[in-house]
Amino acid sequence: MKRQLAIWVTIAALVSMGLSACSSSSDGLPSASTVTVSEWIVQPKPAEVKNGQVKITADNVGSEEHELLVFRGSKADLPLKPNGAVDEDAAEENVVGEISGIAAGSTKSKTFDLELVGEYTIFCNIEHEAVTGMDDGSDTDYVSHYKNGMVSSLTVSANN
Ligand SMILES: [Cu+2]
Repeated sequence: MKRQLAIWVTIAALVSMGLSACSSSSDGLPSASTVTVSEWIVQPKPAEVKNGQVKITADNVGSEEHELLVFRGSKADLPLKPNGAVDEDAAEENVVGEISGIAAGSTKSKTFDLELVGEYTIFCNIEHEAVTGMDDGSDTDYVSHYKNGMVSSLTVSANN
């Protein structure tokens, strides 16, 4: 009798170990990500979320206004203009949405429909003349936040 109980306990332990070993690494993925934006970074935490409605909170810790576009595809898929900034007209069909006008020091949230799994690219595409520079027609006074590095990837995975 005692021996039989011990066997059952052992089996139960093995089964539960097996179940946890089988569970996918994407189990329990969050449906939200906080993205730190600044000059010149875009840093999502976490960088992997569960597909569906995903709340993105942009936290601008920098000293300039920023924006955050959510593009379905990898960075290599982004169409660029001759000056190296993203061509938003050409990218439009794969832009899921955007958080615009994130003032320096502020936080702004929005929920996006990220039902399709895969790689997404989040970036800031603000372009302007350098504040202190004089425009002499050269490139030197032109600032592209995207070119300066405000881009990162966000992976959308299915829970299974
Ligand atoms: Cu920016």
